[in-house]
Amino acid sequence: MQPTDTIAAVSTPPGRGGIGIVRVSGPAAAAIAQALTGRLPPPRCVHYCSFRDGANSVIDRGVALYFPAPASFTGEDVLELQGHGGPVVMDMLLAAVLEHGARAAQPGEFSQRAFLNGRMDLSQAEAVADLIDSGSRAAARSAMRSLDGAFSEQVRALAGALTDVRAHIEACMDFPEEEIDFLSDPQLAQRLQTLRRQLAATRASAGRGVLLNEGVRVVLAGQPNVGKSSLMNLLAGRDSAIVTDIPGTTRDIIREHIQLDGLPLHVIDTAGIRVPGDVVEKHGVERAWSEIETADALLLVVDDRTGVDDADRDILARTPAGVARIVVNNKIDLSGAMPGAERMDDEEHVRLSATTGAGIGALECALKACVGYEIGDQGSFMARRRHLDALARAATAVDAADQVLRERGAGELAAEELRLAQQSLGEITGEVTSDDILGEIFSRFCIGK
Ligand SMILES: Nc1nc2c(ncn2[C@@H]2O[C@H](COP(=O)(O)OP(=O)(O)OP(=O)(O)O)[C@@H](O)[C@H]2O)c(=O)[nH]1
Ligand SMILES: [Mg+2]
Repeated sequence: MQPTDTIAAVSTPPGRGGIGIVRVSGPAAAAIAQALTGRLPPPRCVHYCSFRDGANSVIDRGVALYFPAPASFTGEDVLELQGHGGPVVMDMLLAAVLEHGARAAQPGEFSQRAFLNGRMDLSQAEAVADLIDSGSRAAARSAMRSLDGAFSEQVRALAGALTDVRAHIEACMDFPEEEIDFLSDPQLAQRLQTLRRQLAATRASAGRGVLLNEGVRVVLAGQPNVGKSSLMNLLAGRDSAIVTDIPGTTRDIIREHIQLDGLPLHVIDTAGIRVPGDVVEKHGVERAWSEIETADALLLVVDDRTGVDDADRDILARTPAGVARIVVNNKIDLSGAMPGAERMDDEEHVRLSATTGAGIGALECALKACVGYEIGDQGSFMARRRHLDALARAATAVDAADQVLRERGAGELAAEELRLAQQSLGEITGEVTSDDILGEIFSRFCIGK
């Protein structure tokens, strides 16, 4: 399992820059330093030197840093060569390193080694990639918290609590004659309840982390001419979609990427839904439906003068249950209604005018609320869908354990469910993750990371 070869890559982004860094990790790092710089730099000290190729000609002059194992990013001997950030110089420097026995690193291979050597757990390694990819300050802050271990700590605490309850149940089973009494102990039921509550809280935080990570898909849909494209332009702050008073103006999907208090939104404008007049519109309406089906949130736009009619109710009825929804009563400058949000007939309504902008703040608040986003959420951490799935499976198993214990006093079954829950949590931190999944996760990282 532990790698024994030496890997190298340019760790700075491609292109020109003041500084470029070649990173080397593995047992040959020291020999490579010796060969290229003439001596092994003292551990963790800045060493200014020339970098020479195999023919002893100087490629560049810069700084060499040597981090002997295990106190390095990967846990192996690591060498960093910091030279000038030009693509050709970096290429020549990397080629010289490869000549001395290193091989080109795969994407994410440095992080993967850090994980395999126990320098960080899997969710922390993922947070490194998420920090690099973060699209907003809020996302970067959350990724940093995950990197610091905020998420891993919660998951480990949950796993620890699970172990305790399981041990308790298994101990009861060693005394069969008293088993039933032990298992109906109210303290045990209480501990299971606490566990379920803690799991639910972690799932909620992780859900917010996923929103920050991936962004929220918000689809604008409704009948023609109600002002979907006007609202899209207002949200995006620019004239992205064509607006006319001809019903059926928008025929294709139009996408904008915006931020709402740090929450990334993918706003999607669609063709007005009606019986299509021609084949182009038919395709447009089909596309509108497929966007609605994969949305996180639907903004059903209606003209406030007519309100929600049967055609709108049809759209709501066809929208999958998991999609959050807000009815936008647009054109209040014409209907004379006051801007604001209100719950009516089981739906959240926001009254606004895409023309004057009145009520847009209420829509933004309603949007954040319906996806469960809290601004300045200090306790938030970055998470991925993979983590949410694992937490959901753990929650299902804990619920099942609780049920078999309460209804049938079946300690053995309950202990098995708790073991499954523990295993699901272990997938998050990487304690029980298959090589395939690891490969899949790290291959999405950038080269040199
Ligand atoms: N007075 C007023 N007019 C609006 C408002 N919102 C949109 N309109 C007008 O309504 C007409 C249709 O607006 P669009 O944004 O193109 O409507 P749409 O829903 O995208 O229409 P389709 O693309 O045809 O489905 C345009 O003339 C807009 O100027 C509003 O809040 N107030
Ligand atoms: Mg339109």
